[in-house]
Order: sequence, then structure tokens, then C-alpha cells
Amino acid sequence: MEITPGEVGRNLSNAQYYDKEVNMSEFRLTTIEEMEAAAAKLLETAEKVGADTWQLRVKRQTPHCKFGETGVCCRLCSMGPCRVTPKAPRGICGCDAAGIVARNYLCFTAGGASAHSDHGREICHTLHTVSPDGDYKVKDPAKLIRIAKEWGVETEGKDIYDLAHEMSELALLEYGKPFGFQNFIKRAPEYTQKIWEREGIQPRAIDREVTTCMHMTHMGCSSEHNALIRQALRTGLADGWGGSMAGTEFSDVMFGTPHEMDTEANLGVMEVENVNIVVHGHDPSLSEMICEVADSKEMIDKAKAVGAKGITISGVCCTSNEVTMRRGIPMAGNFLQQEAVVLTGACEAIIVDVQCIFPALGPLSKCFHTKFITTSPIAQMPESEYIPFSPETAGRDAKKIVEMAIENFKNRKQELVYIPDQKQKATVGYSFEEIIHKLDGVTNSFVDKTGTTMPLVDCVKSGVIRGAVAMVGCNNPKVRPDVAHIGLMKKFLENDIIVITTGCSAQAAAKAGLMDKRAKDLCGAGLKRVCELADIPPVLHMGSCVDISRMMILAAEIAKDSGWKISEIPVLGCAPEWMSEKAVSIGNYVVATGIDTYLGVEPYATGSEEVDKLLKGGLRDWVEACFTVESDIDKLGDMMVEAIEKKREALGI
Ligand code: XCC
Ligand code: SF4
Repeated sequence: MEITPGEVGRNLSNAQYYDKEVNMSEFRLTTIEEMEAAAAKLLETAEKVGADTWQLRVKRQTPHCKFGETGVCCRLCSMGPCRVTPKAPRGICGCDAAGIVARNYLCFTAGGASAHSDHGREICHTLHTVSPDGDYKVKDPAKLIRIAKEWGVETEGKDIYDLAHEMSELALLEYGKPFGFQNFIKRAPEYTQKIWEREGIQPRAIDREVTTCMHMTHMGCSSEHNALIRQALRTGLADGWGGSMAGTEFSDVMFGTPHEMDTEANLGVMEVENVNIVVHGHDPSLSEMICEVADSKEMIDKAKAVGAKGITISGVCCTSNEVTMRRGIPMAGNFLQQEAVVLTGACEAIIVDVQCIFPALGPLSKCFHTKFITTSPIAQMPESEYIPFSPETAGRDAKKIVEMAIENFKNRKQELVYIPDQKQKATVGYSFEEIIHKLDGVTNSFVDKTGTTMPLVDCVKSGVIRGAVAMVGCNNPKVRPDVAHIGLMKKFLENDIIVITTGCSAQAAAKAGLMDKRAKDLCGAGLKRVCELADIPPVLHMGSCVDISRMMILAAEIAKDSGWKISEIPVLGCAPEWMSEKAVSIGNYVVATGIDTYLGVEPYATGSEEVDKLLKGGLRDWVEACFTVESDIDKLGDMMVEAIEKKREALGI
């Protein structure tokens, strides 16, 4: 079969994909130094065109404001801003450091939970537009029926599209229901639900939790830090077991539940002879449609007509993760590479939806021929072309955008074109369902355990696998980019600890080569054997940041199957390079679910000893888990390996 460059990485079966590879050279990880050398070359281009880059802006912004960094600056009313110091221990209203730090922490959480959950809401709205002959369809009816049954909705004899519309409305009600708690929390083990009840942190309507945050932090409301942090946990739970979970589940219903798929990662996935379209952001509704349209003969012909060989779609951040998980669209890079894709000089259009988009892309794109296209009323930016996208007109909007990119191909400034020749193979698509499917295949001795996590639990019990780490989160210039992600993962693999990952952490792994099945050779003997038996890479891509909800489901199912409490399972969360408000919301729900979470960057909370101690220890009394922060990444890794062994000891395994 003939494969045109434009089709690379898109919807190819494994066999087609590997056939295409002429050069199956020896497997080797891409080193950080190699990635940095590629970045340095791109920075030369930046200098040539006088472009501003994050590397330069970091220098100008360092050192950061100490008051902000420790969380003791309050500007919640216009008597301030107030900054707490030993000499001025209270703001004008009398709020102390603990109150100010905890309020700031809660505001941060509210921002993150609202972003994830509003993304989820958009997905629920898109679900309302599905129709058998429309732009959006129900691709996983079985999953829709499963969720409907869970929610007590009658499914018998119902048209699947009627059911989708009904479920969309019910899902949207989760955002504002006047009474009761989030539907999805019933997926958690009984024991965990009891903890949430006991601690008064069962998440109510999602919008209500966010509003409560904003109300609590208003001048003259809460200044008692325990109450504020408790609300932070509750709001996190509304995100992880509410809005994010809705985002994941209903995306699966419409776009398909991810299953194993081969793709590639790093800037080298962009192709010099092709029209390069980069999708960036988080909401898959638009990017799904872009992929559909760009795959059409009509568009490929148009691309050929302007002298390109085809169209390459690649992605940055979580939009990338969404389309890589379901379509095998290659990942151009993670958060701190969003400028790099433009600096290649070969990016015809970077199309963004919401979240994690650098406003810098506006002025930067002006130094090149690149079209910077914003599409969401939520994320409008100067010096972009704004093409509002709506699910009702999705196909038309996507076509317009793809055509703009094709038209722009001829405007390339050839002298600026340089795509680093760097990419790795990655096998992705490990949704919870796919993991179970893989486990089913491990060996016949588990026949009676089909459809459960028991094969995995048995591996952990026997010690073949020591435990698991959920690696998540962003890049942050405070940490040498990707070094922490990749370094920690390698350490875990050597120690027979399997890694599940999402977000920009997943992309770091893919770029390094850790999602190539051949990376099993980097594992200890036990984990290596498991990877061979299950035919998986040692680092499993579970999707975008909202897909951390998949990890919650996995933890819940392991707990139910094994009889362990979630807090007893030798599993840890880790966000070594986190930066966003969303990451704090995530941290809160992962901890509140009972999973100890390790960070490589301090939250803005060290300005109050009380709050700092609560986050890093006290929470354990509430939810059986807490945060650990360590910026020395080697040390962080050692602590985590030790923590997993301790959990094993406590279980007597
Ligand atoms: Fe954004 Fe999700 Fe962070 Fe990456 S990992 S920088 S939040 S894209 Ni969530
Ligand atoms: Fe200052 Fe209190 Fe106003 Fe904050 S709320 S700015 S601490 S007076």
C-alpha cells in the first residue's frame, strides 16, 4: 500500500506503520542534551528574526517576587494589597499569613477546577449536538449505555441518539444540581466515599464548589486555614470525580474510547514537504474535526495543488494527547515546546482552543508566516486570527481553518525553515478499558479474572512489579524542562515500578522514547517480563490532563479487586514540573482520593507554617494521603521508591 507523507501517523494500522519505517535502527533513548541542542538551534532562528522566547522572558522575570512565591500577598480588597512580614504579621483587615496563604491556595484551586470542568461542560454541550448524519456522532454507544445505567437512566429500547441527548442534559445538570453530590463519586470504593462523607468534602454541584471558593475567599469571609484547605479538596474532587471525568467519559462516547495505537513524538514529526498544522490546547471537539477534514481527499488534493506533498497534523499539550490517543496523531511536543513549533519556520498554522496557550504565540507568529488561530471565546489573544468555533458549525469551521493553512504554505520563508530531525516511536492509547483488555491477554491462568485488574494486582502482590507511579503535569522553567519527568521515569522502571502518565509528562516520555515497546529493556527483570507478556511499553500513555480521571477509575478498581484501601496500594502520584492552577486542583483530588502526591515545584504556600504543614502532613489525618515537595529530583525519586516499598511492607507483600 502506498502511503503519502500526509497520512503518516494517521489511522495507520501497526503493520502499515512499521512497514513504512525503512530504518529500524537500534533502539536508543533521545537524551536531554540532544533535545536541548535542537532547542538551541531553534533559538538561533529566534535571534535571527528578533523573536522573543520564554527562555529570554524567564531571565527577565527572575528572581521572582518573594511575597508572591510564598503566598503571603493578598489583594482581595482595595484596602490592600497587603503583604505579610515578621514586622507586619497581619493584613489591614487582620488576616494572618495562614489565612492569606490558604485563601490564595483556594483561589488557585478554583481556577484549575473551573478550567477542567468548563472543558468538560463544553464536551457535554457537544454531546447535545450529536446526530447520525451530523459532524459529531456516538462512536462508543456501549460506553454511553454503561454510564446511563450507572446514573439510573432507562436505556431499554431507546434510540442511542435520544439517549445521548438525555445524558448530555443530565451531565450538564451535574454542574448546577441544587441537591446531592456528583454522580460519578459512586465509582469510588465505599471506604473512600465514607472518608469524603466523614470529612464533609463530598463534591456537590461543580459550579457550586467553585462559587463557594470565590465566596469563602471574599474579604471578610473565611480566614481559618483548615476550612479553606478543606474546600480546596472538595473543589478538587468536583473536578476529578466530576467535571474532568465528564470530559473524559463523554469525549470517549463521541470520539471513541482510546485503544492501543502507534505514533511518534517530538518536533521531527513535522514534515518539511507537507502543510504543517499544529493543534494546541485541550478541548478535542475542534481538533477532532480538523483531523477529519485534513484527512479528506479534497484537502489533500488542495495541499498538493499548492506544492505540498500532503498535510501533517501534529499537536502540542493536551489537545495533542487527545488526538494521539484516539487517532495516533503525532505529538510535536509539550508545553515548553509550543514556541519551538513556530520557530521551525515550517508551521503553516497553529490552531488553539483553550488553556496552556502562550500569549507569546501572537507576536512570535508574526516573525514567521505562521497563522496563529484562536477559536474559543474563552481564550482570545492579541495578534491572533480569531475564528470562533462552535459544535453546530464544526465541519465548516474546521474546513475554513485547514484551507487557510494550505493557502499559507506558499508564504513560507524558506531561509528560516529548520525542523530538528528528532522523533521517537510511541505506542499510546491506554485508557482504563484498554489496560483491562491488555491484562486480559496476559495469560490464561487468569481466565477467571477476565475484565478485572487482578492480573496487575497479582503482579504487585508477587513483587514482579513493585508498584506504580502516576506521572502527570506540565513543564516549568523552574525545572530543567523534561529532565525531571524522564529522569524519574527511568528510575522507576529500573526499580520495577510501572509508570502511567498523562499530559505534558506523557509527551516528555514519548519524546525520550519511553513509550516505545523496546524501552522494556530499561526495566528491572520483573517489569520487563510483564511488558513482554502484556505486550505494552513500560510507560503507559493514559491521555490528557482531564484523563487523570482514568487514573482515578483505575485506582478505584484496583482497590475494589484487591480489597486494599486506595491509600494502601503501592501507587503514588507525581507532578515534578507542574505549573498550572489545574495542576493544583488535580493534586487536591489525587490526594483526597488517598494517593500520596510528590511535587518538584513548591506551591505558593510556604509563607505559612500551618498551611505548609497541613498540606505536607496534616492532610493524612483527613484523607490518608498528603503532598511531598522536593526540588532535588534525585532525592524526590529516592523518596518515592522508598515510599512504595514502605507501602508494600505495610501490606505484608
Ligand atoms: Fe498544560 Fe494539559 Fe500542564 Fe501540559 S500538563 S502544561 S496543564 S497541557 Ni496538564
Ligand atoms: Fe489586605 Fe485583608 Fe484586603 Fe487582603 S482582604 S488586601 S489582607 S485588607
